[in-house]
Amino acid sequence: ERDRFVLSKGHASPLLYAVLCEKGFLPEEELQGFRQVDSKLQGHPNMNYVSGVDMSTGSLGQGISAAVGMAIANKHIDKNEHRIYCLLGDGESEEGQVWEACMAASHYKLDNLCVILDYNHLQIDGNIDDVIGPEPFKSKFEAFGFHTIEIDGHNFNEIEAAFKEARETKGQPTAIIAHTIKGKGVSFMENNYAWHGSAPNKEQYEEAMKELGGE
Ligand SMILES: Cc1ncc(C[n+]2csc(CCOP(=O)(O)OP(=O)(O)O)c2C)c(N)n1
Ligand SMILES: [Mg+2]
Repeated sequence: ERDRFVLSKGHASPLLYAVLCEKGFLPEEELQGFRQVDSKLQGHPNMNYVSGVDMSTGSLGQGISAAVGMAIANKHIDKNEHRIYCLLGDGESEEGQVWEACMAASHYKLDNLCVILDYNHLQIDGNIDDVIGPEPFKSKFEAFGFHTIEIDGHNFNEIEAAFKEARETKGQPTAIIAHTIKGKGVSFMENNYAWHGSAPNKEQYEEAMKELGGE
């Protein structure tokens, strides 16, 4: 009896776990076990171990496909009003499966589906254009039958307005193209894909927390 969120770019799990913790799904101590062998909090979120994780993800391309399935179930089988939100990576969109999912989303007129594209131009191996250029996104999503909205992905007012517009859009799914900066807020991490999967050392951590205004 609620909306669902699918983190299709499952490797961004630290963010999901932190939010679930803030929302009371997880005790804070559990965050310390992140990516350790016996922890529930694996690098890729597992719905069987962590309550609040609506879909196990990490194999890129599959999350959005599952989200489309959930949206079909809500709209056409259970006929309820719950919405499905899916966060998709721009590098992830180099998976052909993503576009097959999008094609199905518009075929089934999934106006209960809202895909947010994290458009940071980078993926694990560098610039998306140097790997398999997936652009242009706006015309591509439109060609796949989506209503599209472009926003600054770091601006909460724009995010909220886009979600509202998506809720009010009928007969087609919505894609919010969120322009973002990977590592936003930490000068030495911004736009540097070398930080994709590395952890800061103690000095770097302290510097980063200072820049973010933390303790
Ligand atoms: C099917 C699949 N292939 C490869 C990977 C390895 N991988 C993990 S993250 C990543 C890059 C994803 O890029 P993007 O979606 O742009 O996410 P961002 O780096 O911006 O967080 C890749 C290729 C994976 N998790 N799944
Ligand atoms: Mg990216």
